[in-house]
Amino acid sequence: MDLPLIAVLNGPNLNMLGLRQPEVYGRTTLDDVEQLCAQSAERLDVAIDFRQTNGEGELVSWVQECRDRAAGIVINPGAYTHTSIALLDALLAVDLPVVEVHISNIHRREPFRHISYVSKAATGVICGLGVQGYALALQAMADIIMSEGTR
Ligand code: CA2
Repeated sequence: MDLPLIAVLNGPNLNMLGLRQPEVYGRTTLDDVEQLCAQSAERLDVAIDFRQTNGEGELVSWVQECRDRAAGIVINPGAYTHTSIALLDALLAVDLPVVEVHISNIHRREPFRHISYVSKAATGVICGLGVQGYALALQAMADIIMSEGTR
């Protein structure tokens, strides 16, 4: 049987991870984060589709595509977290479990980062735990998918 698929979606500028602002986001690159997620997925017996885009429309389209192919979505929407009603609407429409991840603690930062539109569609939110937050999100999502299967 196919393993359940978890989409790990990353928004704008996350391709810069590890290359700029290490004091905020650390020195780990997005390629390292993908590897960390792949290792977690193997342990958890799930498959992942790890992607990054700088485009809001592309992110919305990827969320829509998840409807027919994924069991859950782990998403770091980058700055679209704080601005995108289109992304929120897509996440609500897709009707899948969603775990929102932020590398930094958005509540310790500028006031405009304290608001997340995406959280309204999220089962849970992990922030401020660095890139380890992705592994924790995958663990949480695997638990959610498992518990759905036994309901
Ligand atoms: O803490 C997070 O994961 C964020 O989602 C990251 C976003 C930011 O807009 C959110 O408020 C919080 C920014 C991602 C940009 O990442 C960069 C990494 C290195 C250099 C420049 C940007």
